[in-house]
Amino acid sequence: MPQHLPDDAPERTLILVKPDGVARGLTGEILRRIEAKGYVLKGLRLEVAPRETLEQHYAEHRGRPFYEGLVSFMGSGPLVAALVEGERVVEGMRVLMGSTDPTLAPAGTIRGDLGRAWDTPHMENLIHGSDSVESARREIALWFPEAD
Ligand code: DAT
Ligand code: MG
Repeated sequence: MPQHLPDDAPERTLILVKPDGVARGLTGEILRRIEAKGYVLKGLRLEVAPRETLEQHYAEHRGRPFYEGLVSFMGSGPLVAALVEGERVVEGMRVLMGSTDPTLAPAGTIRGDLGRAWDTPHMENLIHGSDSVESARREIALWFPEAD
């Protein structure tokens, strides 16, 4: 939690509608599901992310075989960065997103309902959501420094 926010400040997470989601016209549908759940948009931006931001964002995956493809895919077109707030929103968004591989993500989730693993060269799975409160803090500082 940023220093100036009280301990009981609402939890926040960093969501990215990835370039496949924006390209397929699913930005509205994905944001609709987030808002329908009751989470609140506190920041929203469409941009082609700089490579440096993506490298920092995915630093934990550096050296993995899929890393280069992942970073170049994430920079291949506009994405939507969203700062999202709500009660236990980090965990809640992971459930709403579904598991990483869209083929295995349960129906009812964003990746399960809308994701396609088979017609994309990389694992293009529509959405990123921070995987812990600690990751959220780091990622919000990276994508929304003005809100941190
Ligand atoms: P998540 O996005 O569910 O948090 P992750 O952090 O393990 O998953 O991986 C980040 C992204 O990297 C993921 O959304 C898609 C891609 N990825 C992960 N594992 C992969 C693999 N084995 N092959 C190709 N891409 C992969
Ligand atoms: Mg992750």
